[in-house]
Amino acid sequence: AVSSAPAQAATSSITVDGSQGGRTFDGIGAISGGGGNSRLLRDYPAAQQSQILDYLFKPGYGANLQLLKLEIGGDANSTDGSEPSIEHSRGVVNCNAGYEFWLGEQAVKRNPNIGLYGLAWAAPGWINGGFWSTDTINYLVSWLGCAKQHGLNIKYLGGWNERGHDVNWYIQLRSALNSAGYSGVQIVADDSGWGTADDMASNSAFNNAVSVIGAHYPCQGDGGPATSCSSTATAQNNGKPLWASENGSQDMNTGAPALIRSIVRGYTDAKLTAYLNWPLVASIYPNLPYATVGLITAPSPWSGQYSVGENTWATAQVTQFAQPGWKFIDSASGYLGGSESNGAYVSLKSPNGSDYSTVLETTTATAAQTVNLHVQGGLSTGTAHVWATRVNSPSAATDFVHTQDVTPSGGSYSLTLQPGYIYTVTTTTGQGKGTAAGPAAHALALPYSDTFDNVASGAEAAYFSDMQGAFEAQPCVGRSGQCLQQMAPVKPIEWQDDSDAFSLMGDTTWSDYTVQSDVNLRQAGTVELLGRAGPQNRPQSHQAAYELRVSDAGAWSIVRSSTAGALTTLASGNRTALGTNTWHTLALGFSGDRITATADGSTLGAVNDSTYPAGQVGIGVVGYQTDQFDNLSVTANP
Ligand code: 147
Repeated sequence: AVSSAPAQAATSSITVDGSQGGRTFDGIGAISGGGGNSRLLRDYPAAQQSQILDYLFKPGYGANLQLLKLEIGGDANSTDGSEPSIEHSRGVVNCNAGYEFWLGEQAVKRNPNIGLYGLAWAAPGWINGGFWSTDTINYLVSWLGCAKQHGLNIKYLGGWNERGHDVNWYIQLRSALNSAGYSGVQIVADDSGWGTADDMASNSAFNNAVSVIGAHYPCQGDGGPATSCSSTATAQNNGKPLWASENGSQDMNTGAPALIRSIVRGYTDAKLTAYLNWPLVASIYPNLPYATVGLITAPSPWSGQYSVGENTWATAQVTQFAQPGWKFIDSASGYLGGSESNGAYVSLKSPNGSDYSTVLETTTATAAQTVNLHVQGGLSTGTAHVWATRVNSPSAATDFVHTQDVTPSGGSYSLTLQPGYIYTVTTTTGQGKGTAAGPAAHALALPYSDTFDNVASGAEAAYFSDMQGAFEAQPCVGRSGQCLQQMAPVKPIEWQDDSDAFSLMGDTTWSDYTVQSDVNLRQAGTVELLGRAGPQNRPQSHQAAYELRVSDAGAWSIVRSSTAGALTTLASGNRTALGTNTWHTLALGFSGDRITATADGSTLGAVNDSTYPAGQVGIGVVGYQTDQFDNLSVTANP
């Protein structure tokens, strides 16, 4: 038998020297978008909504985020949903579209210094010439105007998420921003890879247009998620800030070791000075992809239940101790005991040259180790406060704990580090750990109904989570009151694959019920009512559900769609034409294996199928007609 050698107790000596320097720290943040991941937060009860926002943004309370990237919605799916565009049709701008401006306002209210960053995944289909067009540039300028109307000062703007770059487009974007009064907005390129830096090196106009070189997932690492990070020599030699402008995609608890490694080793390995986690929150339905990925989960707007993830406390170990504008100290950053298996550390100093914070992570260590710190060069040699989070085996009792205060002797002190932890030693004070907690989750009660009459034009209806296209309230056509209308009249410039425009709503545990809605087909085509909608795989067409489809000509079908994207027609037929611009009532009922479809109260057909026992309801259109829906109801069946 081979036994592994006992782990050696490493010892590290770190001289935190205020006369030494390094790059400027730009902040730690997260991404709302890419996409739909903040949708349900908008509909949370006020008390829990505020608590969640506090955990994300309030200084000295939780994640204390310093950067926030907001999706510039484009009416097409960008991972967990489709975020609405401010301009579904050319020239018709609705600055109240969606929830990202609202989120930005909430963030700024809590932390006026937060750096806001806009990025598009998709764009509306009226744009001519594809994404890299002048239309898109003008559209982004309109979006900045909307942000300004909301009192939001956008500090950073990107191009097209993970779709590379068009050098001339960025150059034109820079001059368009300058002409429109946004010379202060810094362009990030290209939210894909480090190849941006190569093109910047060979094109000075492009180099001048770009302020920040942002690459995605530079910290996936060789040995699993984020054990190391990389950037290129060309990028490092450019001199402009290098960011992990997206990284993460890890579970909110088990992903926390990778998150802190990405931040610390992002600097030691790759000189990255900002980190943006994907996503901010998983405030999405539990049947969608990445339902536990982010800093917090908040899937239940009707109950107010939420759960603060370990990623929040891993983030707090950095953000509550160093602010954008602080400087790294390169000579006090590296691997513990010189080996990445022991862990890594970075030190930062305040602009006034007196405060410092050193973040040490032992996520890859297997034994306790000793660190001898020596403080010099004008930094405070007063009390060092130690905060710790046991990140490899999360528990509330070991999250973000102020463990000790150490008085240096002649500027020197020692710490013992346990494996699987994040430690921050600091001369700063004011840190805090929030104590709010939400209620238990419960199912959304039936019967459920919504006339949409109280939903403002251009707003989303409660609990509806768009998967493709955009469903917003508008005055009903041909009757009084407000209706839900599919607002994207043509196929958007997409980010992931196409599907029908549809929106999901309600509880995944709903089982025996009838979903009913009035529909007005405003153009020729087919409308959909979804029931027992369950798991979704990427892309969004891979949605488990039953669908009732009815065309204006009267063709109907009951279809079963699968997580593999397959459509199986279970029953079909023809009825009298519904026609266009007239209201009809459709219903899809479930009772055990029995599925029944009706139109205007008469049965279209019925079929037995036991594939999906429970799931959400939904509305949709095959394609991108601007059909309307009214009086949605979900009623339990015996
Ligand atoms: C990202 C997207 O930008 C996000 O919108 C979301 O879809 C996320 C889900 O993981 O994926 O794209 C990635 C690109 C590269 C990697 C991971 C995610 N990667 O190299 O590991």
